[in-house]
Amino acid sequence: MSNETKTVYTCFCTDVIHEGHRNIIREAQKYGRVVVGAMSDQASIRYNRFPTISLEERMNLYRSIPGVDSVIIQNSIHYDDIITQLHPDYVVHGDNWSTGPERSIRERLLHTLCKNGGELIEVPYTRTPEVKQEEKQHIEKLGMPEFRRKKLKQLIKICPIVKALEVHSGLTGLIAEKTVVEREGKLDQFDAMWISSLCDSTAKGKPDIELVDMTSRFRTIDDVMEVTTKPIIFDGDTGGLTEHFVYTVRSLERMGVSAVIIEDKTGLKKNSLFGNEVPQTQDSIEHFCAKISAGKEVQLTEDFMIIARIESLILEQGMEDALTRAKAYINAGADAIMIHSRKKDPAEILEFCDRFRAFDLTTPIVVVPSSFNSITEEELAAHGVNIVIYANQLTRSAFPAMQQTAQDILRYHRAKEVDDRLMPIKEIITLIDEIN
Ligand code: SPV
Ligand code: MG
Repeated sequence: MSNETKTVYTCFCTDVIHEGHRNIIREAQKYGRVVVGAMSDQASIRYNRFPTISLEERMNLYRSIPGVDSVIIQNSIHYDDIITQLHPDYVVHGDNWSTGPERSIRERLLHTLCKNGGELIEVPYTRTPEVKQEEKQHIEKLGMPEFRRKKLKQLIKICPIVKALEVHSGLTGLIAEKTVVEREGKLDQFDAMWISSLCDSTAKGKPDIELVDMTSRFRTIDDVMEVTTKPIIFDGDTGGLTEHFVYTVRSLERMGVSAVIIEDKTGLKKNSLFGNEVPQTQDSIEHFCAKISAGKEVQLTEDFMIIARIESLILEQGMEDALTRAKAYINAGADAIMIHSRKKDPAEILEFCDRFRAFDLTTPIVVVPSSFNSITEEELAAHGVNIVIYANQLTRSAFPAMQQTAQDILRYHRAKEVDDRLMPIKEIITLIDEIN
């Protein structure tokens, strides 16, 4: 019989209820009146995964589980506020959080319970084939175009700054999807992925000059999409001919890509980090605006974003030119602005952001701090930046590691000397989830 004078608390961060959740509630009921916490959107995306239904819908879902007495909102991945407000006698959780990044949440909860009173009850995690199957299907649903495509716009609304990592294959996609770190008691992960023209070309051993054709770039997107659920921002280079760009927009949108960024250059495009060291032509405002508008006209959903990338600072055309172009591109329909710089000092980027925010408070700003890499996400957000893209760091870290391994095998005429640096065979063969 449950003890109605005792309060039992458990927190859910899920859009689907399966036997595992029902089991937690049944166990909780044995100790008293069951209060379920529904984790807020903002906390959920840092902790677990992107919600597919609203917080209100999740609360209603939890209320419908037999045995649940009431549902409240938990605004953080940590339990501190809930414990001090609710003073539960018991907190119930699955026993699957003593290792990995979630360990810190458990430790902090134990510490809070120690100070405020209350006991942690850990219920064996339900690992039946049905539960596994339901969780897997839910994750796969998150990767479907209609869910994935709209996530970027949703994230811009929820996050102080959206963090995108460069990916160019299924494997790098998995790294962006699954890497979670715990820092100062908080969990963190990337929000989105960037399909860079530089890294996609480099992975194919080709220069970044719009040589790798769209069909091949779409193949990369598909490889990434097969194993991930996070939203994708596609580097569309110049967008090509306007007559071709409209087809690209339709294809990307249909695939479930969230945004394309096109840069205001024309002719033979070379990577921006060359700056004026190579001949580069900036497009006219009129022509680039026409390209943006044509793309916006053919788009079929509200979800997809066309982001205009301004190369004025890269090509040393000055701040006024960059700001004039920003205004024109937004008038032409651009959903966001990317401003780029190859200076080590972030000053010109920050000046642009401050001056842009003086006349436009809402259009999202995107930056790529490859050169001005000393600036933190918090500082960028304070200047009104909405999306930060880490555009090439995975490729640049993998390449020297592989090169060193190749050199050492040649040097020692065997692979023993490099073995300590390698991922164990067992780990690499279990890295990829199997389909059933
Ligand atoms: C890319 O990653 O391909 C980019 C960003 O376009 S940059 O290399 O900085 O130009
Ligand atoms: Mg590029």
